[in-house]
Amino acid sequence: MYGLTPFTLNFTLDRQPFEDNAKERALLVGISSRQDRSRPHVDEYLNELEFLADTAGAEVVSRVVQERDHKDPAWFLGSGKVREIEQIVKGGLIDLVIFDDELSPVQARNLERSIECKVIDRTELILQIFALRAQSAQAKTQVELAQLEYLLPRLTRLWTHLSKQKGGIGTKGPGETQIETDRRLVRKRIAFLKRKLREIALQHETQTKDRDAVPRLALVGYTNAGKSTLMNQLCPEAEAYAEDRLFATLDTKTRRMALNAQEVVLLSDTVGFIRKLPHRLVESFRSTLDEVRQADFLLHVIDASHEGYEEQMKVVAATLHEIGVKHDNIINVFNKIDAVGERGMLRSMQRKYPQSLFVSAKRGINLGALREAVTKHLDRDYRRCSLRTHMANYKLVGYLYKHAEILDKQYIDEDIVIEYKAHVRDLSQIDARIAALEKKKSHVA
Ligand SMILES: Nc1nc2c(ncn2[C@@H]2O[C@H](COP(=O)(O)OP(=O)(O)OP(=O)(O)O)[C@@H](O)[C@H]2O)c(=O)[nH]1
Ligand SMILES: [Mg+2]
Repeated sequence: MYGLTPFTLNFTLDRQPFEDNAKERALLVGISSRQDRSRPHVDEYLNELEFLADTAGAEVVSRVVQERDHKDPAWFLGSGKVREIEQIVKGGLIDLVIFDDELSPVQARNLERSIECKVIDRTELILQIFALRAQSAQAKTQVELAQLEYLLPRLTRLWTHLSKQKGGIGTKGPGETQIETDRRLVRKRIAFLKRKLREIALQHETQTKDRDAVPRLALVGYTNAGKSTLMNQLCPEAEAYAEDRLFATLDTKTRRMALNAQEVVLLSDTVGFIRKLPHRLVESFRSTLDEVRQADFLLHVIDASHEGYEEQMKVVAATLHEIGVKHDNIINVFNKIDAVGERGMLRSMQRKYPQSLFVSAKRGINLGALREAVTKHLDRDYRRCSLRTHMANYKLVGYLYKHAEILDKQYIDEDIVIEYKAHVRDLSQIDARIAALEKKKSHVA
């Protein structure tokens, strides 16, 4: 598990991914509070948790909700509720209890011992799904890093009681306990994974450095909003993996998208966000999300058919803030309008978000309007220009190919006429270079 070959961890986290087993039967646990979490909210959260459990291959058979304003530091729940769960587990063939909130290592240990059943929290469930989904070396490394960082404090607490009995076993040095050996190994592995991630990021940087001067856009949004479906529709050669599962996409995928007969942009599909996305995952996925940080602007894909779409929009905004994306260059794309039940609902959404687009990626509705909006948006920052020069002026032609997006070229007598597009930020530098290399140039607005 988790790629930890030097030793085997024999405690709660040492499990096979769910998909290796027959479906595990799960019980979900949430808490509602009078202050900030009403019962309908908790039900919605548990619906999402059920979707997560289902994505991980478990079958949810029951739910328990406790109304409680303060979490018990040792048990998370009140003792009566813990006993109730114990009874359900004993009577109901439950293999797994999943808490919607993050449990402290002590709470997880106490609950697991008392309930006598596997106990996990939302964070661990999300980490497991990411582990199952990870394909590329980068995603695998990022997920393993996040898992080990999650595991480290649990390793400490869970093994504290064992270290006394286990003293003397293993390859430890004089006076060293098993827990210290294991902690050291985990830390070593964490350091190794961080190094590996830095190397991958560096390689990625060199690969993208010479990428042409085409505008870059990134699709961001809540998981399952339809980002990959939209990418597949907009870029016919994309073949991004889309599925009615959470976190179908983990790796950023970039493809060319034609805006019209002349212009293209680079479009990136990225990992979806979710409420309470583990901070460690956000941290370790930072470099995967580089495309988001470097994009000219973002298309925020929203599942308009989801009843909690506004809360999802807030989660996306907060996560973007967390990864350090500050630019407010974002177009809201309300997707799945084909699945919005009432017509009135859609109209009120359109009134509430007038600057937004309303599309259906699956049915191909309004995608022309989306392309137009992107073109218009880009026109604020990019200028179309034209240059006529002698065709033997290879240096100048080569320079333009490298620093601008070439839209068209024509030959007139001995000359070449190039139409290009460049970011306003780069125009003065390009002009100065052209002036140095050539005399004839004419700008078309
Ligand atoms: N009804 C309807 N379903 C859609 C539409 N667009 C996408 N879907 C469905 O929504 C589900 C999720 O789509 P994806 O494209 O995988 O979503 P995603 O945002 O890439 O999800 P992650 O990669 O998990 O973050 C799939 O079952 C799609 O078929 C749409 O316009 N209408
Ligand atoms: Mg996707």
